[in-house]
Amino acid sequence: MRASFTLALTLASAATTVLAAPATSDALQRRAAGKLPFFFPESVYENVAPSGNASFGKVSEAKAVQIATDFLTAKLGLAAGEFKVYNSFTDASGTTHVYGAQQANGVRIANHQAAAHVQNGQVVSFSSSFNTGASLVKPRIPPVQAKLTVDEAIAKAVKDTGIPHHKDFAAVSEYVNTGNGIVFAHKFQLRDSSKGQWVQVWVDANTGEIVHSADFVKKSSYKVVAVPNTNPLQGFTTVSNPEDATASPNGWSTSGTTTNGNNADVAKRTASEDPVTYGTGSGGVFTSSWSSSSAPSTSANVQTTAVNLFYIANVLHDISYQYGFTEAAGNFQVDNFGKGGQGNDAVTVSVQDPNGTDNADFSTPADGQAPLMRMFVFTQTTPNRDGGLENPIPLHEYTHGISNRLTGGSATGQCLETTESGGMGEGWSDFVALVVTAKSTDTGTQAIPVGTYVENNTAGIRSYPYSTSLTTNPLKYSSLASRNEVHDIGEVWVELLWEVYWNLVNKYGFSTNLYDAKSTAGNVVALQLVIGGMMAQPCNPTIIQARDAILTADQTYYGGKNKCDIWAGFAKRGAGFSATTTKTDKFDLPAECSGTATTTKAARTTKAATTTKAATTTKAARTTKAATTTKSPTPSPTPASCDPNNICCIYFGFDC
Ligand SMILES: *[C@@H]1O[C@H](CO)[C@@H](O)[C@H](O)[C@H]1NC(C)=O
Ligand SMILES: *[C@@H]1O[C@H](CO)[C@@H](O)[C@H](O)[C@H]1NC(C)=O
Ligand SMILES: *[C@@H]1O[C@H](CO)[C@@H](O)[C@H](O)[C@H]1NC(C)=O
Ligand SMILES: [Ca+2]
Ligand SMILES: [Ca+2]
Ligand SMILES: [Zn+2]
Repeated sequence: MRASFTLALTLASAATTVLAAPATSDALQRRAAGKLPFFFPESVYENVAPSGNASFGKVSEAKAVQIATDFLTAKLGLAAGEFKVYNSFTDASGTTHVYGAQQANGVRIANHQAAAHVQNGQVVSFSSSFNTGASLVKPRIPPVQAKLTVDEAIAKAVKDTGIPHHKDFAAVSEYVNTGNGIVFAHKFQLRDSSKGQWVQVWVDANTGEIVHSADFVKKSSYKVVAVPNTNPLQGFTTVSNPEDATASPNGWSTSGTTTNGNNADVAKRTASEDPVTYGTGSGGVFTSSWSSSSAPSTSANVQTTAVNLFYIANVLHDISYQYGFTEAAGNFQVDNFGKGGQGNDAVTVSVQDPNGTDNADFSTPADGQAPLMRMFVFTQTTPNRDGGLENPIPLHEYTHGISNRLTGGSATGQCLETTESGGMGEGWSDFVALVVTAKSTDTGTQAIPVGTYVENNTAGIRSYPYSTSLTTNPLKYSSLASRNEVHDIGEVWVELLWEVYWNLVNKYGFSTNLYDAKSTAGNVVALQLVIGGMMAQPCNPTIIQARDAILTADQTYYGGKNKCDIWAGFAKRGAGFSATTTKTDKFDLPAECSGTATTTKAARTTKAATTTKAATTTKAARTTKAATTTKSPTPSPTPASCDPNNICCIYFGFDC
């Protein structure tokens, strides 16, 4: 015999109340930022015991809706016609879900909602935000009367919030329970896509005050190794709403429940890269609980890495966007929002990829085809460590995508294929990782090793830590005479860029906000010069040409203001004014940078000279390269750790 009755009564705790702020301009600002009034009466939810009457069977959806309506009308003490159904559907279990609201004088009461769920012709549960429990006292319903027209209400709300009217949604008039009684209101939407704002508001049709709102913009948070931190031993931080509204107008996670979105698709995958396990969240909240003493493969640790990699890929998407790596420039997005370029190429990230160890790599096909970032587990420690948790590694990998797409345009992925340009590709990747993980307390002469966590080695995975100290890092342009591997070449290129970076930071200061590319802070200017240089430089550039493209970017972005700081940085490490592709150190500066006073006339003359020189260098470079190729049979045109399909590793010694 079946147990006869079960009854559960649960009070939902989701209802929240935010009282309207006084109408000072400060309050309106806060309103515009998403603190609009919101009131929703506390809901009750009740399971209904089955009647035990075996004669009930399946009923049609229309019949189920009628059963639900009759049930709620009786249960909530309503007159016939006072409960109106707004939507219903039948799920795979055969349960029909029926949702509606109270209506009075033929008008919906926006926040008096109720639902009933019908199976085999019986209501199995219901919920309601009115006429139950605490809200049993029935409030007075005012007449359908408005002092303000819809247009007047819209004008006032737009003025109060600073958010434009969203005309795609037609205004509707509804009652609203404000918590202090029922008012007749006009409902419409306000939206500013560029600021990521989209709200629905109910404006009291008689006073013009916003009395209720719904914020459509997803709230999110990610528990991650937050930049500028570099690895999990520095701790995890919950980062709230990190999305940049300009770069990611629809946020990062499409569903709010998986590490998949418009910019990146992050999962643990099969050997053929099919997704198996996504990082999971709830309502945009992505948590993780990492254990340093467990293997990377435990489900909690996989989740942690997936969330961290989703965060890093999106952070660099949003930052690089500000500096020009946009849809039109060939960035990595599914939907380009009609802003140019080819879509359907969000970065595919492979968490703990099964096809390798002790490395990471990134493949960059042309715009419109999705790149692949493979993150491997490092095996030098017990337990093993996950490259996806040491932020400079995924930052390095993602930057391969930026430099490959931008150099020579996004329609071709074969412009960093020579050993020298491939070496710079490795260098840009380390450089951007350094910029994104820089702290305001850092100094130029400080030693910054890269990759200390994955191999548990304070020296990191490069031959020297990065530093402007010639003792800590002695690399010069001439070091390239004996460096033939792309990462080894990249280390020299980073040092050249790092000197420029620190000249600018020492002169113009440091900003912790990399999203403001218009800032005059030295680190922001340096990043803009480097990314601007990528767009201007030739396909398969030499170091001399890439340097000259950075000078061009300084001309186009800053009117040449930083020219001498750039020259000084390159010259300190041997890539000075008279350096050529023969890789002999030259520490000299152009004339306008070696003197003290620079008149306009002198500058103009020198500029002409520089242009001529650059042209000469380019020609010389071509000649030298041809000569070298003829003379020596050994140099390979393909860098040791990048293959012809543009797959580049972070670390020498792995065959990718
Ligand atoms: C059970 O079903 C029978 C036959 O349809 C009906 O007469 C009776 O009223 C039902 N009892 C209950 C409690 O619904
Ligand atoms: C990846 O590894 C699987 C076995 O785990 C192997 O069958 C497959 O060929 C590998 N794929 C590549 C691209 O190396
Ligand atoms: C890392 O190195 C330190 C110092 O050598 C050692 O004590 C520690 O056990 C190492 N950790 C791992 C996970 O190998
Ligand atoms: Ca694209
Ligand atoms: Ca390209
Ligand atoms: Zn690399």
